[in-house]
Amino acid sequence: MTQKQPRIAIIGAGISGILVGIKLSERGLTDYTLYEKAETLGGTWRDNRYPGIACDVPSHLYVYSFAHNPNWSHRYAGGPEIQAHYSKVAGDYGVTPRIRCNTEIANAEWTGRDWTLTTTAGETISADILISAVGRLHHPSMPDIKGLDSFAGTSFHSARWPKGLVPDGKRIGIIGTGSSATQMVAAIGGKATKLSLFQRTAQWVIPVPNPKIETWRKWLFRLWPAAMKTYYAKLEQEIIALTSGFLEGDTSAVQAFAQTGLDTVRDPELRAKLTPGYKAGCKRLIMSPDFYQAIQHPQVELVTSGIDRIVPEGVMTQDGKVHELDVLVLATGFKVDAFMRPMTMTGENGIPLDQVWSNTPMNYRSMMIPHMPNFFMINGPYSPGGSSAVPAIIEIQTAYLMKLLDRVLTGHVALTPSPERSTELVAAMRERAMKTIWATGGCKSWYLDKEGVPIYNPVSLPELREQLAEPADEDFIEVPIPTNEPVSA
Ligand code: N01
Repeated sequence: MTQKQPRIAIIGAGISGILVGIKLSERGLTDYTLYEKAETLGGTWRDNRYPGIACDVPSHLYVYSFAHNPNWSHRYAGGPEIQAHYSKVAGDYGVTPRIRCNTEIANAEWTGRDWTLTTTAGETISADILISAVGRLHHPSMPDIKGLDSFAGTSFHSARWPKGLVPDGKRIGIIGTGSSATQMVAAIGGKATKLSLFQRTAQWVIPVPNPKIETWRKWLFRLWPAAMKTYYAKLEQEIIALTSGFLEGDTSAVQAFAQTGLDTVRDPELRAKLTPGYKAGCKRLIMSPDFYQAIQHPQVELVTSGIDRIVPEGVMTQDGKVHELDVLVLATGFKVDAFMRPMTMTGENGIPLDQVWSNTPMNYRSMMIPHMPNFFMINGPYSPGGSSAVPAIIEIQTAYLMKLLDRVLTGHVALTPSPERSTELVAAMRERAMKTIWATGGCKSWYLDKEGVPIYNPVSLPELREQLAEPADEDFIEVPIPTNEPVSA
């Protein structure tokens, strides 16, 4: 009898989903589909199209370690260039035809043998293995500001910049001062007739330069790929060194560098308004070579009076002033605790995800959830963040995922993590995370949950590699799957 391939469903076709597809193919697991709710792949790089969008991880590091790119234009590539890179990689590795776009999974239910997925269109799909690769920064967080719907101009979240909208000649308001807003200010300042940045909290901004990649270096990398690998390793060491202080709660060196940027602000009053009252790195550190220059442009205004309400003409601040606008951008961040929700999930014995996650997004090493058999996550809850580059993290996780799949497929089992062990590991992460700069730096940020605890595994990349080197037998529960037709690799 020919044994049938396991049916594998991956939710999301961003950089995590594409990577999982590539690694499944390499492993000979070819019956997989990526279900993508949007019209194309790319995740965050598809969604974020605002002027100035870029990645603050060096481009040569923001790649899978097996799919280097010798052609990056800048040290920090722009969003469209990254989107083009990952689209090419998905095509080169045969993942693109496996993506079903415009297909949103609304519900996932464990039947005792496999998963039944239901799409928002009402279609049902069966899968032996379910993998969530949905990312964390994709549910826009809309601010609760009075009168938001009354604005007569164009208003949208930063991750929904309308195609074709040019800032030139317009009066633009931006609410928020995170990475998205900062990049927009640097790109739009001086082009918009007037740009008003509504700041609730000042941010530390590191003025790292973003030079073009020299032609000789591109040629070197094209002709000698080994040099690119060496460069990748060097960049990885740099990021490990840069972020080690974050984990230990000491970012004084980074703050001193950020201060040099702040010191370029000539007007002492403006400089004071831009000076954060917490330690650098507490909120997600922002890197921009030209933010401080842009904010000093005569057509740019930093507004620090709180927002009272939105009116048809623009934004009314608490000092009674109405800031008249044509365009209002809500750069107000993302709901980071949603993960794959609003999708609903029911695991073994009818246990709903909301029950398992009632206190915190309970998980096993960010990659599994108790009571959810044969369900895996890449870049899931408590995944390390802020201390490493995402592509490297998800590669480590995907390698571990392949080992977990080996257990499932060779044993024909439903695999879940031990609830007790998961609770223990999450408690340990939370305790250690309280020593990081995200908890001790004196700020509020999206790293923290409602109790003020960072929901991140506070480890460096080498430590993550150790944690995910091999699955520990005693941490799992294996239940044989009732089947007449065993699945196999
Ligand atoms: O969002 P954020 P983001 N009234 O959550 C403010 C990644 N990313 O989209 O600080 C007024 O950081 C809020 O104010 P406060 C990166 O990981 C990476 O900018 O809470 N203001 C804050 O200023 C990043 O961290 C890149 O007081 C309100 C802002 O909105 C993550 O995405 C580029 C408000 C939200 O900042 C998110 O960044 C872009 C209200 N009601 C994004 N509500 C790069 O690689 C919220 N705010 C460079």
